[in-house]
Amino acid sequence: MKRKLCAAAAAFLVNAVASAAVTTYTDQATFDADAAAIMLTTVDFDNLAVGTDVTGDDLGGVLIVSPSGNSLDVVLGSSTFTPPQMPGGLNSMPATSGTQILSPGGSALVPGPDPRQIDTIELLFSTAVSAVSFDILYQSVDGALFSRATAYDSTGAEVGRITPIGFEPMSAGGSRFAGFLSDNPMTNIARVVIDDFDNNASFPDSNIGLDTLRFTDLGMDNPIPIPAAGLLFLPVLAFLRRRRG
Ligand SMILES: [Ca+2]
Ligand SMILES: [Ca+2]
Repeated sequence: MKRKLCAAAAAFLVNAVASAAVTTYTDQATFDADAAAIMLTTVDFDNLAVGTDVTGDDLGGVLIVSPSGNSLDVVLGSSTFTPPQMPGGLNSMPATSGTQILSPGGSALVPGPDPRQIDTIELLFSTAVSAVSFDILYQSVDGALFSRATAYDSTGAEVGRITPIGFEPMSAGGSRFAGFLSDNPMTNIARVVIDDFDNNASFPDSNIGLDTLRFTDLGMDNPIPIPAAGLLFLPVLAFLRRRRG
């Protein structure tokens, strides 16, 4: 009897792990509805001094780093500009909250292969989070965004990926929403990489930025929810403890 119960308990655990999943979102309204029960904190870059390089700064439980060593500058969205030698010289990166954004390399949205254009960034959470969302800013939301956002759990395993889609060539600057929601602590998100693959000078489209980063508030009591399967498992555990005693 005890052996059968142990097997059943093991099966519960395996199923709980197997059902752990991260859902990806490209629509903020849907993400907000699904994450409504989670207390989120927001890093909107609007309370930092213009010109701050946030490299190495703890922004409420997240570090933002540039693998290429690019500066991570807080700037006014309205100050971003495409140098005149590029086509579409009016392109800029508008903020999605307040007036300030994170623009790797600063306000000048220079063409590749300038190091200020190598805009890949990583978000490193001090504690893996159940929810994270942000807006990826584009110098031009054209049809070839050459970027993606990938989420990883605490073991380094990939748990979700979003490849944003844009419009036609020479589109104006804008943003794309990306959200990740984990339904199980096993798949909570420890790291997000926002890759920038566009390093040429063909269109005014090669710079990306970040704004309105939100994630599970690590400063609040952040109880780890017990999955439904775990709740079912509790009586089995109690029974085994009694038998063992
Ligand atoms: Ca902002
Ligand atoms: Ca840049």
